[in-house]
Amino acid sequence: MAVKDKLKTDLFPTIWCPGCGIGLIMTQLATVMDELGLDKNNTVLITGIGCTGRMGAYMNFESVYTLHGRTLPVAEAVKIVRPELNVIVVSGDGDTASIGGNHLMHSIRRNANVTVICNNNEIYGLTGGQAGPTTPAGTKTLSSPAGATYSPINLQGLVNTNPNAFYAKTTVYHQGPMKKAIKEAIQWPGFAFVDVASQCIENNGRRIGFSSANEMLQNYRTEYKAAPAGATRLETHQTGIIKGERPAGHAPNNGEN
Ligand SMILES: Cc1ncc(C[n+]2csc(CCOP(=O)(O)OP(=O)(O)O)c2C)c(N)n1
Ligand code: SF4
Ligand SMILES: [Mg+2]
Repeated sequence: MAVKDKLKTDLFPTIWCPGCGIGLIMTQLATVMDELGLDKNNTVLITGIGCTGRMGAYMNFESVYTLHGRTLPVAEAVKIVRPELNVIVVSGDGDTASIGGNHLMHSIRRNANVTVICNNNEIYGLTGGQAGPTTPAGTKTLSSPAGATYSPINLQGLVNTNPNAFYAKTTVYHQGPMKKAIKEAIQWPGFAFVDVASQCIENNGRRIGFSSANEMLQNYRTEYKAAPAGATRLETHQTGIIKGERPAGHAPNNGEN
């Protein structure tokens, strides 16, 4: 199988704006799926609502396009009924941490054996660029023209309340580390969360002074640095993987096949 077979290329071009970061996540996910031998028979995708949620339509897998914020209960339900499947959630930051925040907290607590890939563009992209729980304080958005008031939610801290969970921070600029993070997350036997900084040029970037998606990518290149080897916690603008204690008694992968 080739990577291309993981994608419904007949539906391309996608609905996403030119330069959007979501496609970069999708192609890297497709590459990992190919390398791990994931296919329609052993893997299911769960997506939420928002620009990110459209990914399920473009990948050659069975997928559930859930209600806004409800990816995790659906993912856990699939996993309970079909534990042998790899269950991969792809959702936006708003979907994951705002309306879906309560489910996130409890899936972490239960160490649900699912992988979450969060397209973190720090904004509600689809609906025009309102501030959400991941928007840095001071950011000008459609709903906060004078700058967002609150500090962003600490996703790493939340995930790490479970000592057996996996948390990775990466960006769409850092393709190699992003691929590694996605791959290891799918292989992690328990809750795994990949937090991917990704540009929304149209409904975030332009409003905060970027003139192109490429400028946003270059900004990731200079702003983010890899965490030192052995780090047990990632600082702001550090990329890396923080693994909890490997849970005993779980199958070696997210899927048990
Ligand atoms: C129950 C419900 N509330 C609100 C909405 C409106 N809505 C659609 S997408 C979205 C936010 C999307 O932001 P995010 O999850 O970050 O995805 P992105 O578009 O940035 O990829 C909102 C509030 C909805 N569809 N359903
Ligand atoms: S609005 Fe933003 S997140 Fe949505 S497709 Fe366009 S660039 Fe991507
Ligand atoms: Mg978003």
